[in-house]
Amino acid sequence: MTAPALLPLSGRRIPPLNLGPPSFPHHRATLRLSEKFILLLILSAFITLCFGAFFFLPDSSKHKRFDLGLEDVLIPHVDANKGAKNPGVFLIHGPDEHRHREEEERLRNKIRADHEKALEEAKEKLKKSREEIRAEIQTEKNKMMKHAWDNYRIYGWGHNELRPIAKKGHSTNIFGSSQMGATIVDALDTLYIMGLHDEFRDGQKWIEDSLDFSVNSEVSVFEVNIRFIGGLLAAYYLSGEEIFKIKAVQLAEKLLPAFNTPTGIPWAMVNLKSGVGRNWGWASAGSSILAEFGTLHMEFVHLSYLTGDPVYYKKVMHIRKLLQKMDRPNGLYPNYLNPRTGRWGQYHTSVGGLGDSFYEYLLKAWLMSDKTDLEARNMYDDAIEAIEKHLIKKSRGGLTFIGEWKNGHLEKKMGHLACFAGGMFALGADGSRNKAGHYLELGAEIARTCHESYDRTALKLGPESFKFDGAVEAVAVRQAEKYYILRPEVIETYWYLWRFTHDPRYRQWGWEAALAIEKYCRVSGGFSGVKDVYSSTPAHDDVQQSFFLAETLKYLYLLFSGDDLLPLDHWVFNTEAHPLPVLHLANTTLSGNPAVR
Ligand code: DMJ
Repeated sequence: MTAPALLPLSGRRIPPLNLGPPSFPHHRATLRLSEKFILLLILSAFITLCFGAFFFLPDSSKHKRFDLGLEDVLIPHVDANKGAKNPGVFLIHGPDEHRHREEEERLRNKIRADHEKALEEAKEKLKKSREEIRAEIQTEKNKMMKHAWDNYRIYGWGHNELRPIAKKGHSTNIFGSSQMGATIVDALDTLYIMGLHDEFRDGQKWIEDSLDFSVNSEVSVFEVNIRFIGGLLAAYYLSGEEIFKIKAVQLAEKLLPAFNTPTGIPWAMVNLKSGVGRNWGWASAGSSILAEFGTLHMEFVHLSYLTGDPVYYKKVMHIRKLLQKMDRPNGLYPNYLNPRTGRWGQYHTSVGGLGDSFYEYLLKAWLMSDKTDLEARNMYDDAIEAIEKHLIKKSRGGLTFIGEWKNGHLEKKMGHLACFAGGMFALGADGSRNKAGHYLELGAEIARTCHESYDRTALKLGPESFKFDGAVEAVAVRQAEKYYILRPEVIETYWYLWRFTHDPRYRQWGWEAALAIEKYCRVSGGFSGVKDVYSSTPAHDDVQQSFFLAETLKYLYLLFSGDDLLPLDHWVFNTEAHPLPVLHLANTTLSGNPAVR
């Protein structure tokens, strides 16, 4: 007798099953009918019993699985001499309390191990989604740049800046009376870094065809240097396109007459056509300004390096030598210096407006010389030691701020511009006089203070300047100080601190600022500054500053990029965020270097 062939679920036929022993066929044939019937009865009773057991006995499958799982963990600890075949069952149901506790402990360990495993898995997942978030942010940042650029392209092309609400071009006296396409030149390297190559080529074409410096226009030497020469040099170094170098040199030649003063300290402004220079009417007794004549070094050294003409290098080194010879009250550099007499004007010292980038360029002169310009490093170290002693204080609430020295006393007010110093302290920590940790910490404290100045507003955007006076901390008091004009300094500091610490708070703070800019500064025709960061319905100032594209959006982009994008040991950013490469020169001065003939 053979059983019917069975068809398993897989569809594969399996061989017929032989139920009886094949060697005794005769014995089977001799079974009588009654015997067969009794056998059948017994068989059916057995089957019924099995069915009953299957359906009605308590489900022990879970325990079984539990025991099996536990076994995996327990087996290494089982004492073979106790003879427990099934250690899981034995330990749980055994009478021995001590062993029971042990078992519980092991169980807890297993749960803990399971949790840890799950946590690791979750972390892995989180890593992935963090990457996704980062990619999203990259796109968002590009979107901001695209919005700013595209609208400038449509409504302001060739003008210096854009009025994003009136949807037309805009300019200020720093750029003179000509349309010099400041936004194009300032934005070029940001476009390049972000991979917006069509836009970059558009800008390049305009520069080739329309950027003309033979114009009867009086421009700010400092602004034109940091935005135009810095922007053109960075575009040249990044893209290798000769046109940018040519234009940078043409413009630099036009600035040289500004240095024709009795002392060699340049005028603040120069007419590009006539070469006639003068100073701002509001600057103390006809003075030139420290942050202006002291923020030429990086670009001018690069110009000498690229052209082989030492003239640029000599101009900035002359300024340095002159400053070194001067007396400094309390070791501090006053903001005003008369270019005719060579004497300080009003004793006003600030790490914010009027002073800021002078200190920045001392540090960066050392960095871009591949750390060989020790004279610059020493001047920087001396200067920040005096600044720390006289200007940096802690508020009652524990916020570190940088005040300003004015008329013999410390004004407890810090400008948005001074917030760049957090990044500067961090950048200068390495190579300091054995105080690297201290300066990194100081940088972090300044970053925190500046973040507070943002956080204590309705818009989560920082005011132009904020006070520390009694109960007032990191808040603007005067109406005239409550505006935000798309400035970069706070985000700049977040970026440097991020690079040096990788503390996620800096990305978070940067992201908060980006969201606030999107929410309150974005208008249909671009991005605009706001007049009062403490008002939840602020009026717009209707200006899209060129530094918003050059700096604010670039630092935001870098903040959410990897450290391998423009690494800081190869690139030094000028004060307008234009990256210039470290020059691997043989000595601290350019004379004698083959690059300078
Ligand atoms: C920029 O033009 C430069 O950063 C400069 O050094 C001072 N500040 C503006 C933007 O705020």
